[in-house]
Amino acid sequence: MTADTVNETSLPAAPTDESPSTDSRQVGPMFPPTSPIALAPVTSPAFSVDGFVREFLRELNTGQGVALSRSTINDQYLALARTVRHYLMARWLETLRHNRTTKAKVVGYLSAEYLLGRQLGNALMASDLNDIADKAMAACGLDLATLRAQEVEPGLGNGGLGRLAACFIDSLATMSVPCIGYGIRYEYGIFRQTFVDGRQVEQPDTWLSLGGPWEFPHPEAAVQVDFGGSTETYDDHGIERTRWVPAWNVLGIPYNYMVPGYQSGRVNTLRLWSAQATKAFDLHIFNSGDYAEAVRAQTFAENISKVLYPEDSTPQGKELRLQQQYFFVACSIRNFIEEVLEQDFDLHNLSERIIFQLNDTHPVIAVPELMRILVDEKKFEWDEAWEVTRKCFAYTCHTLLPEALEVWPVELMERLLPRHMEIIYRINEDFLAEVRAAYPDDELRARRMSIVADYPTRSVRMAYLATVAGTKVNGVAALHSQLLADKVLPDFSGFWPEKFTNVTNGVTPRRFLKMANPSLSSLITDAIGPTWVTNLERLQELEPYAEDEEFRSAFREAKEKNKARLHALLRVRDGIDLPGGHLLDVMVKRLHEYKRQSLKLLHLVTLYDQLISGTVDPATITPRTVVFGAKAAPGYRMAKETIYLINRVGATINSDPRVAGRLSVAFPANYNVTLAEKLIPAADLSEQISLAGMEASGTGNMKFALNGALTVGTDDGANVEIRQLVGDDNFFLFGMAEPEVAALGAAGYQPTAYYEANPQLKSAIDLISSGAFSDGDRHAFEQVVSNLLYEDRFMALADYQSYIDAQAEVERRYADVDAWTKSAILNVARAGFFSSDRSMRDYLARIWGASPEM
Ligand code: NBG
Repeated sequence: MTADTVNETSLPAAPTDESPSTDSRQVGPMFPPTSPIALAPVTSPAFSVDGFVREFLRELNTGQGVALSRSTINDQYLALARTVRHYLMARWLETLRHNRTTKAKVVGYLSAEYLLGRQLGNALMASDLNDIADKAMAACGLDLATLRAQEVEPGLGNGGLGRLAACFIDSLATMSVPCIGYGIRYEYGIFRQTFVDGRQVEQPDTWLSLGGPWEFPHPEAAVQVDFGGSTETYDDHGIERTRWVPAWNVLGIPYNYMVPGYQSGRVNTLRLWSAQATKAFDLHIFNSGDYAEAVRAQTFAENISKVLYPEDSTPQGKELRLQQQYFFVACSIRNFIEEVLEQDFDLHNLSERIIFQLNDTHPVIAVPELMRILVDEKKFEWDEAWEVTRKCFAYTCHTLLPEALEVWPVELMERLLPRHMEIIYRINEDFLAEVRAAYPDDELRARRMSIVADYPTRSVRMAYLATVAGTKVNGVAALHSQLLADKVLPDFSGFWPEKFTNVTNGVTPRRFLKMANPSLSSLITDAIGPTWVTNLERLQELEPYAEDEEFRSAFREAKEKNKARLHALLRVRDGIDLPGGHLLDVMVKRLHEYKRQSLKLLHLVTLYDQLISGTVDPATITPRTVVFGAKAAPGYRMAKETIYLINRVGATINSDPRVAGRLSVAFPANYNVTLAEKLIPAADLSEQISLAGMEASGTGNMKFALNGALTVGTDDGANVEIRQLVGDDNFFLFGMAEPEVAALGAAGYQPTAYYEANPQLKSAIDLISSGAFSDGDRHAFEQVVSNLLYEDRFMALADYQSYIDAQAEVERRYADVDAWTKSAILNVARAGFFSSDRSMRDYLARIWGASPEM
């Protein structure tokens, strides 16, 4: 079939029950004939180019209602997405049937964020349809890559936490573990970042405006969620019970998404909830005759799932946020109990069928919600209900910053969720009785451990509630879990040492190596075969290839290809022209003071300063391009000032002929998963420079190492484990370790002393203050500079010299092309531990007490 012959008139009849085995042009069987899936009632479209073309044209014609010759790229993308969906459908339905028959235990991943990235490429890879789709689109005169680029990624998360959730559900599906991801279908995800005169300006993320081909809405399965009102007691055949008399409610509409395992035969479900006004809600106000008010009320209800809060690590304590949290967990628990479980299921055994993993504190209100259902609705005794509840939850903490631990004012809680507040009081009372019994003379300890704090405002500490209720509490990297136990929750880890455990984060090798880096992936597959994709520890077998000259040169070629691909993308996406032949030095992550983009800036300004002042001969320095990618929370002033400074320093350096060919800076706006997939494979150097003891884990650090970038980093988060695994020779360590940070803090840190004592540092800071980077306003950077000089909460100045030295070492090593390549290969070979498949095995063994095909 050629492009000429494929048009609307050649639309074949709808495919009949062609099974893969009857198609002579098939590329490979979708399922082994013995698989129960082969017997599934829904038949996949033919696994062939022709079969794909037929399905695609049918979608275009009958789904989009357009002829190929008149279709837009968006029509084509939507039809393509739906076509791929059809290929996954039999597996999805079979998975659901299988779950119902085996009644296996399910992981209920409760997460307010899922930073999924584009779906099409992943679905094609999971179903092994890439080649077929590529040829099929070509046969239609279309280009698969162009259609893939049409997809707007669902940005339903801020950063690492949401991306981690997406990696985890990918791994569980791939490993054949039953999982339902529960979350919120935000109408607007993380804002689209633009720069106007170097300053961040946020635009709404209208990711659904051109259609959402991956979602399956189920309005008929709507769940009602109540809010407000009061509680009352009543006599239930001689037993006094409490009930909640809510004041208002909304509906949660589930939208299901497929989570296809990588060629695993399993397609799990991600169920995201969207808020809608209830009929009762409408009627009530309509009856009062105020139409405008009725419409306003509807908008009010629908606001709940309208927008993702863009604060990363610094919750704002907004009422709407608590509404979002309760909304999605109430829907999810209700859904699991009433829809997923059998009608007659005995809830005393609930923990045999589900473990709800609490992704940070956002879903913790699920704990009193389950108690409320068991006690008030199912009429369990309190102790009985608590027995069940505490086996059904486990809690992952993702931070060390005290300001990131959520607390909710009691006043708000009582107003929005009065029954839940009562339940929290009761949980706390019982818990504190236990504490007092264990430490009879230590009232201060009981006060410290109380879930309800009295000071400065009466509030509920969600992390404490999660710790009390959870069967397990885990941090996300070895150092983090240790600091969590020793510094954030020391009273709790003393009380329940066995509750505390670690699971080091991981990333999915499917999206972030196989899909994002086809050049390196095929090199790896040629060397060690294809099974590394689901068994990443096998990358170890690459170690000997570090000594193989041919392999090294092929490895470098792959990196060059990735750089060329990035250059082409940035030219089109951002109008940025990157110079060739540079060391590509990349710092991409949220903008936060603890992550220390300002330290990277000081290094950059120092290099520039040395070049223009003539203290360093330009011919001796390694040509380097520094790439930043970072969004700042819209209300975070210092972060936004830092963005402006990066842009100004970049503009100055890029336009200064004295440094041309030696130093350049790129800051493409709107860093997201899609950009990461192009940026990370091209990088030489990965910047992981947070102050030790601040970054819980980091996951970007893992992606870079897996793609053959070397890390310059502090001993923080998962950097510690990366360094241990790849070896000191293949990692540029700098800066204070956590105990030194603590000691310096205790001794009284004086940033100005570092400034005064270090001429190079002084000169760099003075250059910023001098107006050299300002666009007219000399004082533009006063805030950033003053902050560094007089506060510097994250001790950038204390680590400055060590960082500069590490960067000089980077240059020396980079000059030895072979040595650098060896190190890069060893990074890949030794980073297999950081697969999210391994994280999932750890969760299964240490926390969920279950196994694949549970
Ligand atoms: C983030 C941490 C990262 C960590 C991810 C995933 C939050 C609250 N935490 O260090 O800052 O890698 O979680 O665990 O976003």
